[in-house]
Amino acid sequence: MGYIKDHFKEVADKQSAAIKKLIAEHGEISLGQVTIAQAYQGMRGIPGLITETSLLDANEGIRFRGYSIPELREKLPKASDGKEPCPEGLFYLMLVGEIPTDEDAGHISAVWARRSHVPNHVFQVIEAFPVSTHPMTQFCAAVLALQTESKFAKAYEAGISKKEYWDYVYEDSMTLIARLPRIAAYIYRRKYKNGEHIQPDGMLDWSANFAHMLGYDDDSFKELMRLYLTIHADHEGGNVSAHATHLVGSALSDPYLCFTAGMTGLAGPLHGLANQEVIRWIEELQKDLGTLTPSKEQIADYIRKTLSEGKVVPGYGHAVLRKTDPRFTAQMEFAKVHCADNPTVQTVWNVYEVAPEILESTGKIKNPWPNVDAHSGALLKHYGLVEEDFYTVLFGVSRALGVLASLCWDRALGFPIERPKSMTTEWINNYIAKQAVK
Ligand code: HAX
Repeated sequence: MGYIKDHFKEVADKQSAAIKKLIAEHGEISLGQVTIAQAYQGMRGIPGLITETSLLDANEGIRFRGYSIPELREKLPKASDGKEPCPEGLFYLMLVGEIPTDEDAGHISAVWARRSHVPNHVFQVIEAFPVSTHPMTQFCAAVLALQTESKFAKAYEAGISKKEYWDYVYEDSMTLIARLPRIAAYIYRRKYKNGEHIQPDGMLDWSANFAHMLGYDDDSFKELMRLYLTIHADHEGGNVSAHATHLVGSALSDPYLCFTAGMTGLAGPLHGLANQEVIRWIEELQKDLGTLTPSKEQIADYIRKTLSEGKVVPGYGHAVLRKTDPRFTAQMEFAKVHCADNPTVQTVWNVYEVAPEILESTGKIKNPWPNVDAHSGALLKHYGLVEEDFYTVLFGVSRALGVLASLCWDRALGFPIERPKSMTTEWINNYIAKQAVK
């Protein structure tokens, strides 16, 4: 076993024993009440999941094992030539709950580089799609094709003890994460760069190698990738991609099947696809107004027009957050250093100045503030990665870190199959009638 895997097992065993005791002593304590409105309205706010890797506060934003994004930017190991955190370090943090040393992050980087070879049949599956196919569809299919490599599926078939599940899920997760940049870059180069592929550079860290395979060797783009892949990794357990991965995992589907489920959810426009929608909306705004730098008044009118057409303003609002998303702020800070003069970046900042007040004035939008997707497209465009329908794939590569670290925890803690109770409206009406009689 690798020393990080040993350490994970040690930490997970301790947590598992603590949870058994907690359930035995306090298992009857209620976490709250479920209302009829919550059952109908996306189960918003119902506490019903345990996710160890991160926790979202409505006002403060995400904390990964207790650390905020500004703290991660300060404390996580950096590449030798960089200032932004490396996602390898974040993965370690989510997995074992401790800030890694440079050596720990370097070890993960080396393991991922060693395991990054993608079998040929995966590329054949991608090639079977028309080039015009949305990159997220190609990405999901490629991950599914990689399922032939699952050690968990093979071990399960051979009849392992449930005590060993976590081990194979850990191995599959590490291998899958290692291979995702190559798969994503292959889809990108196939779809937008005439199939001229770029071989990996084993000397680079996970993010820099990804940037390199995409065809962007600029040092500051590599920094952007390190930041991007870190901040998109996890957002506690109830969001669609995390919950879908966890739910499918509860049926003991292997990590490849689980992650595919998560990614098909991320591909929805109200979730990860919003990053594509945001930049399209900004570019349409610039085109309709005939300027790259519309005034705040013009932007305000355009937002009102979008709302009057019954559309959402993409990049704004959130099911849990009630303040500006710190992932938006981190990207804004990066842009201030690297591309403050870019007109599209400036337009994103001007939208931020006017949108919240207008959204708030509708009286129904619970969170008028920007989310993670409001800024990323403008940054990527600045570096020449202009193909916005690829953006959700970048998000997906990052999201693998959080949802797969969580899946390792799910199996290490022996979580059972998930099966919440559902009801019919007839049942609800009968229930209401019974309450009235009481
Ligand atoms: N523009 C216009 N209307 C919005 C809105 C926005 N940005 N955000 C919410 N609303 C509307 C909702 O559509 C809803 O309208 P109806 O009552 O007419 O159905 C009403 O305001 C109340 O919604 P809410 O409770 O504030 O928001 P939800 O929890 O239901 O939905 C969403 C949260 C993120 C889906 C929502 O804010 C939205 O659609 N935002 C735009 C799309 C987007 O940016 N998605 C990315 C979210 C972050 C993420 O997951 N990234 O991956």
